[in-house]
Amino acid sequence: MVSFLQKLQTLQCGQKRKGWTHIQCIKQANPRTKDVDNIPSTWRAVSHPSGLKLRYAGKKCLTGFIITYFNVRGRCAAMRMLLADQGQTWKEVVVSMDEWSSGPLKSTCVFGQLPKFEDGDLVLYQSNAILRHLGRKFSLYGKDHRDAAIIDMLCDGVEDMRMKYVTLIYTNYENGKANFIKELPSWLRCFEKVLEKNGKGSEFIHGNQISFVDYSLFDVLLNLRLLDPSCLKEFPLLSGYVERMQSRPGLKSHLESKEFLQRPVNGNGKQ
Ligand code: GTB
Repeated sequence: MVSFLQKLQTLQCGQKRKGWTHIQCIKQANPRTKDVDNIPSTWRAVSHPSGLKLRYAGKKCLTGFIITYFNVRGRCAAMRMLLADQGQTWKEVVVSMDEWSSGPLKSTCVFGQLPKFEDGDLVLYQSNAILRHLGRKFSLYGKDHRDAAIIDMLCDGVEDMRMKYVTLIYTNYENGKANFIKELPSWLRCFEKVLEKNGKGSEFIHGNQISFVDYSLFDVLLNLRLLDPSCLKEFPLLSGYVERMQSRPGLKSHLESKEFLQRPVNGNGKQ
């Protein structure tokens, strides 16, 4: 015998699928009374397959993507590129540094940092976790577990290169830039070699289909080219890769959009 509570649970799941996320109060209503018809407008009547009449009220489930971040490209550039290239739309919640320092938002973030990414009622922090989520969601994680492992490895490699760049930008730009540019070819060469082994560099960073890490690598390469416009010249495969990525229709229109062009690259005006 299925209990009332079990039925309720099934109903709650059903409601979630229909887009209701919070059920504030549910109670059994007698279908023989007028109760179900005369419920207040905030209440909705529901027929359970068992014949049970229930009523619920709630808040409509959030749908779509929301990016909460500062007014910079920074750690959100790659996820924005991925979404744009995959034909998705999203909402931006822009947080000023004043709001961030004086408001309550920081204390609600799991690691006290932005970006925050919402996919409906799923709330994520950590930019690479967000990219991985989108990778799974849009089949941008290779064709099998082996591909996924290599894509993860490449993602960590891109993250190391990104962190070197971020550290330079935010902590040592004036004094560290010359040395950074001197060392840059040794990091870029690693990715040139990966491309060389992958279809002689004519495709993506891994395999023959785009993966989430392509957006991250592409984003870092664009930043490095802004820092040192000639940095890709000795790397023909990486140069061709950047050309191919930026001519993908979805990416091209994103890169030409005023949202992208007007957003500062980093938070301190250095690039
Ligand atoms: N590992 C995390 C991830 O990948 O998401 C790193 C996130 C992170 O570094 N977030 C920074 C942050 O929240 C913003 S990105 N900082 C605020 C804090 O820690 O309290 C870097 C950045 C710095 C400054 C600005 N700015 O001035 O507008 C923008 C972005």
